[in-house]
Amino acid sequence: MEQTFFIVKPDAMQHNKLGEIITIIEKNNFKIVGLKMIKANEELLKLHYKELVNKDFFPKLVSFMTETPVVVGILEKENAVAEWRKLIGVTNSLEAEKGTIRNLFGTDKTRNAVHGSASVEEAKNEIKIWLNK
Ligand code: FUP
Repeated sequence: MEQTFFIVKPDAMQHNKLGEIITIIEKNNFKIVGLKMIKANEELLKLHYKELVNKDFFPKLVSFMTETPVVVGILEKENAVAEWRKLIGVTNSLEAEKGTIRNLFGTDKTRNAVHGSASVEEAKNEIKIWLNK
């Protein structure tokens, strides 16, 4: 079964939205097959966001992602990668389609509540980085 990787980001944690997000995951028939709470650091985020390390917003992104611990996990479903991306909406919460997780719980293009892998390959890599699997 296809797997994807998710992060419940510091903004959602601060707003006590972990439970609601987990409920949405389960109601949409994803199986949670891995789960961990972890405080990220710059080293980990440089691995996770390796395509973004040279962007001007990267320091702000690191600062945001290290505000509080995050919850990371592995989801399983048919077409998990695409299905999870559809459920979370586009990067910028202000533009995310109504009812998506980023629309419901995020604020802007940095504080956007959750992460979802962009491909099966990226999911495998991110699962290794965050969960050593
Ligand atoms: P996504 O795949 O939707 O997570 O989006 P990207 O890989 O393009 O961006 C990853 C993260 O970088 C976003 F979740 C938030 C952050 N970001 C910013 O902070 N500012 C930007 O202008 C773009 C992205």
